[in-house]
Amino acid sequence: MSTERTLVLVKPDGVARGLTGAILARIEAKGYTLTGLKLVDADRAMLEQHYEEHVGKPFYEPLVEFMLSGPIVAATVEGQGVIAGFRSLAGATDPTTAAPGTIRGDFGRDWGLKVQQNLVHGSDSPESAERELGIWFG
Ligand code: DAT
Ligand code: MG
Repeated sequence: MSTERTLVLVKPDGVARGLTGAILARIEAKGYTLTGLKLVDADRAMLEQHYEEHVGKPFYEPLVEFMLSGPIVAATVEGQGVIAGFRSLAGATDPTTAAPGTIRGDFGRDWGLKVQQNLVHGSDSPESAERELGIWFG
């Protein structure tokens, strides 16, 4: 397993709920290294690039609107196998079904919330990570 880097976002719901520290603590506790960290007010152009694979899906527009709804914490995270490893820490996309012990499973709420309010984003492949790091940290 090689040293990788990935993009982690604490989405607007995670920042608004004061969960940034708890989420970053799990990343650090796992032994990953934070090599970049900033608070970002994303604009639509960035989000359209970030979520280009989802253009045209029914959840695309609500997802972009949600990501525009408040500040986001963007982090560059490095470690052995961190791309899959962070997605494992994050848990399944839908917080309702995400396993206990994961970020989405432990902090996700399902009372009337949408799937996009799932606290975090993590890149899903080395190619996505480089592309997304360019958008958020380029
Ligand atoms: P992930 O964030 O786990 O990589 P994804 O890339 O498939 O998931 O989707 C991007 C985001 O879009 C996801 O974090 C939440 C939202 N989303 C995905 N599937 C959805 C659905 N069926 N309904 C509503 N929102 C959805
Ligand atoms: Mg994804």
